[in-house]
Amino acid sequence: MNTYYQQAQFLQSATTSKTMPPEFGFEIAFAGRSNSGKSSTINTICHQKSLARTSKTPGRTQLINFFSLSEGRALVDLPGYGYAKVPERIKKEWAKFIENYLTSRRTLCGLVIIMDIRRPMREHDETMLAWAKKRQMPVHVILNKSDKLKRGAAKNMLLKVRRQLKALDGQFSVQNFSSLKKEGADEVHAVLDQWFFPEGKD
Ligand SMILES: Nc1nc2c(ncn2[C@@H]2O[C@H](COP(=O)(O)OP(=O)(O)OP(=O)(O)O)[C@@H](O)[C@H]2O)c(=O)[nH]1
Ligand SMILES: [Mg+2]
Repeated sequence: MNTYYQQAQFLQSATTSKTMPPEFGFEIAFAGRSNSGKSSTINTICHQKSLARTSKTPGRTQLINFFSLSEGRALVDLPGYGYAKVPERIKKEWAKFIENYLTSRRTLCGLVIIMDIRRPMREHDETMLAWAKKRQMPVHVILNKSDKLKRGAAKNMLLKVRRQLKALDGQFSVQNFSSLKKEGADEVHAVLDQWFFPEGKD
């Protein structure tokens, strides 16, 4: 088991670019539609129950939350996009805030996009992938909530999304995951390790 991610600690929340931690080291951001399970996934891969706050109410994470690991590495929980019930004005503010983070943050070395395996590759997801391709930013797509599908259907969805990503021709990879069943963390660790420690961890 990879224990590196267990050390994650809440560092700080930011509501504006001015309240973000100083740019130092390397960061991996977790993005995705509201309620796709970004916060749950961060908890699962860090083997912690309530590091990032989760909720049944979509739109729970309205801040950018930073979790620090050792050696100047950090995980970043972004507010979810695409939540219909949020007023248009707030939606625009969030979009701008996320975009600002993504475009200006020099420490960002990779992006994890969480999708609900039952509804992957939706409009905002594709916008994020197009943005990442343009900036040559690697993306690992996590098809979360795989416990909601039968094994065969989950496998088919994985193959379908893998084909779609291949056609987009960026530095993209994909896997199935279940925060609920705690399945898939090792595969995520392997990808994050590559981004954080391209030369190897030891
Ligand atoms: N069945 C199932 N439910 C899950 C899984 N992961 C998350 N959930 C549920 O999905 C809901 C949303 O989870 P969060 O982790 O809060 O989602 P989020 O993407 O951080 O949401 P926002 O911060 O609102 O954008 C919660 O009710 C979770 O319990 C999973 O793997 N399987
Ligand atoms: Mg959240």
